[in-house]
Amino acid sequence: MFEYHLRTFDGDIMGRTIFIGDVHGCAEEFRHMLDKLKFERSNDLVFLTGDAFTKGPDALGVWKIIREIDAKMVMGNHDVALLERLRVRLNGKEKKLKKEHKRILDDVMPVVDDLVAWIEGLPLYIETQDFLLVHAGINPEKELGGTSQDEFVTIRTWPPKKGVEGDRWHDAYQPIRPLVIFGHDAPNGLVIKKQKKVPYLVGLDSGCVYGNALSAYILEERLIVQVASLQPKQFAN
Ligand SMILES: [Mn+2]
Repeated sequence: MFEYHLRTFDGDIMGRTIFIGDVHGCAEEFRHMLDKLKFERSNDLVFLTGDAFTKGPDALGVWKIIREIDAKMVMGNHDVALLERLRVRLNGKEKKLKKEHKRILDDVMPVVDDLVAWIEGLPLYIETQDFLLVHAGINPEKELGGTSQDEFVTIRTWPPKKGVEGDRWHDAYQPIRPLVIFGHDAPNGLVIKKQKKVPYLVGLDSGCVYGNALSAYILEERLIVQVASLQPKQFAN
């Protein structure tokens, strides 16, 4: 039996709460996902795990979809870095940039004021009675209240170590809250951990920008939905 309280918004419509993993500039796959979900603006609320714009081919396209559907998002490490580069450019202090970074800044220039204001307003986490959404994770020993800003956006291994190999923070996490949703960990891929058949931890970064898949999770249906990536296969890092 489903025990979650279905949210109501826009009046009394019973809505869906949809989480989508790290989009990383893959606007076309993002669009495919919304089509596959049969997304309806009046019925569905979309939350993104962060790292929406960088790396992939179409940062501006992703921004347009976010605006169109009024998606909510938590701050990712790449959003922090993009915000910093945008501020430097707006202050006229830009020096030599990596070609890749320049491409993305040039791409979003038509919407830069809105985009900067939006990224500046992103929270490190979103917590409701039904879920906790973070980009990378939380400190498994100090829990939410003891998680540092850096851990929210970059944590992977626990105990912390360099590189992408090793046990994850969520291997040490005790499930004391209904559900934690996160992204950031493409090397480890999609993660679903359950207790009594009910997911309490869902990792949604299945490496769309590395040629794998874009993943979503529908809270009320406890359902994973995936669409194929259109990007070339690359090693996830
Ligand atoms: Mn990340």
